[in-house]
Amino acid sequence: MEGFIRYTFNQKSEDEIENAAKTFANSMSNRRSIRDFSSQDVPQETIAHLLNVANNAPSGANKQPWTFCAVHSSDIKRQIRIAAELEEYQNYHGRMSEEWLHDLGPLGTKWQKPYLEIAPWLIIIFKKVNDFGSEGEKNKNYYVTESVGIACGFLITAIHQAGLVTLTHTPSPMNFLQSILQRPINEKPFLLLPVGFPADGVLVPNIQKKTVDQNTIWF
Ligand code: IYR
Repeated sequence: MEGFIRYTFNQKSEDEIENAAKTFANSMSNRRSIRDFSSQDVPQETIAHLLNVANNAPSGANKQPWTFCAVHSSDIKRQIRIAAELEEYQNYHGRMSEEWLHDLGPLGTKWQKPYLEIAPWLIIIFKKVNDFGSEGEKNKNYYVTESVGIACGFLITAIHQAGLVTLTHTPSPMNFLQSILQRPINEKPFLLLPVGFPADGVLVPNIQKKTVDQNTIWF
């Protein structure tokens, strides 16, 4: 498995490229973070396809420094909800600054996290700060945070493209995920994504994004 192989590049016309870029941008502009889920189920095979997208993300030295835990078990989801709410209660009752609470105001977030039990799937992404070789020796990983962040971006995009919804949830602190999911010490929880369908008539915050022009400088 060494050396180089030919890459199959499917050349599109300029028009096709322009169309594909525009259509995809339009489709992604419809993505929203959803905090109110329906209990409608999603087949495991679908989740496996989504994880396959994330798993193909680029990573430092191709180390793929991640583990995905895909949780469907009601019992484990309940454990996660209880542990997350214990932390979030404290966050909203003293641990977060006034400025932080004020900034979250428009999002309507609360310490209660029912979606952790209602959504059919919780995907928890762990970053592997290092790997272990066959003799138990430490093997280095590179650009771990960047790599795992990119994989999560792929995953969020895939979820939206599949016609499902998610939320980038980072309970804080989230070491409880390491113990509930029995991950080894080299794996640190990075992000939790509930995946499923929105509740009927779901509402989302009436917030605007800055335009791409406001965030872009052309040279
Ligand atoms: N982790 C908390 C608070 C929170 C923080 C940020 I920054 C958000 O964008 C949203 C929520 C929670 O999940 O409620």
